[in-house]
Amino acid sequence: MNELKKYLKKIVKTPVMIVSHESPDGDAIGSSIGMAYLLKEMGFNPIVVNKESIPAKYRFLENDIKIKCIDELEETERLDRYNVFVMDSAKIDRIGFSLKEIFPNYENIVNIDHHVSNDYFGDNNFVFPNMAATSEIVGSVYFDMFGYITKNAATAIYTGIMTDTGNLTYEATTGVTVALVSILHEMKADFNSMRKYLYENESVGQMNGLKTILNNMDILMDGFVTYTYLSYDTVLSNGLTSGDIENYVDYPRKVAACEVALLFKEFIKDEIKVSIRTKGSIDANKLAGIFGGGGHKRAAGFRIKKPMDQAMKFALNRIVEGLKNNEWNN
Ligand SMILES: [Mn+2]
Repeated sequence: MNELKKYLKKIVKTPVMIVSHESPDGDAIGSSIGMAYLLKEMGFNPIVVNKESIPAKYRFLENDIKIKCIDELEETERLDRYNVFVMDSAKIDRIGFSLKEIFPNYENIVNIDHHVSNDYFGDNNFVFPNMAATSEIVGSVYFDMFGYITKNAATAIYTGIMTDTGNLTYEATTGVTVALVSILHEMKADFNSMRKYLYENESVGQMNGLKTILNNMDILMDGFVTYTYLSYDTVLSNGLTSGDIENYVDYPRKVAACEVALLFKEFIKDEIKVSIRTKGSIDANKLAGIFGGGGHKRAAGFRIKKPMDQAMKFALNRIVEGLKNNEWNN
């Protein structure tokens, strides 16, 4: 953490850009906005971008800082010689576009992340796998440097931490995480808005999608593996985005016997994204690794380019085989 602080203190005032992974979740958005406030506090004027526009439920975090979608950038904004901060992304391709294509003159990449699977793609790498969220890294450095965190920054950082830790209940949560959350409370983080916008804000389409995944739910190995799927047709007819359904994988996980919960989702025809959640005995990151994916011990993902039925058959067969051979035990 000291290295990151030292680095931030010595960077000169080049234009700064902040980007995070595509299909941004609470931590990607929270850490990006938190980092933008930190850099503003230091006298920079960062721009924050993402491949797509962020899910509506997170817009309450955009106050003085807006996250721009890459295709709404002005030509001049694309041509600056940026120092690029990449947040919460284990690999550079997680941002979902080519940096060189969109920002041809960028000069440097700063990689700030907490995924164990991070491959150190940056010119400067600040990877802390013992941190529960990238937002925790940002909050720790921010408070360490200034002795305070502004209210809006605290709300963004708080949201990132809460969404990445299942409200401080996932194993990655540490005493350090909880101590920072206590500080964020003192800094007046607006947890009331977070609850209202994130947990009590579902659309009718999202509820219809939920009905579908509950209908589609099935088990293997007496429920040790519980899985469900969301087809392209369901996505389309309910106007669902990946941000809309990020908590759907919590439902298969609710089954008592379940150790491995899987959600197969098809946002692009015949390109299946699979979310994995595990409860305790299986390492989700290792499991995802055999399909070329990655993530964390309890939450990971991978992709398969096949039609849904084939993708499910292929993945589930391989997963059952691996579980029987104890391939991915903690
Ligand atoms: Mn994260």
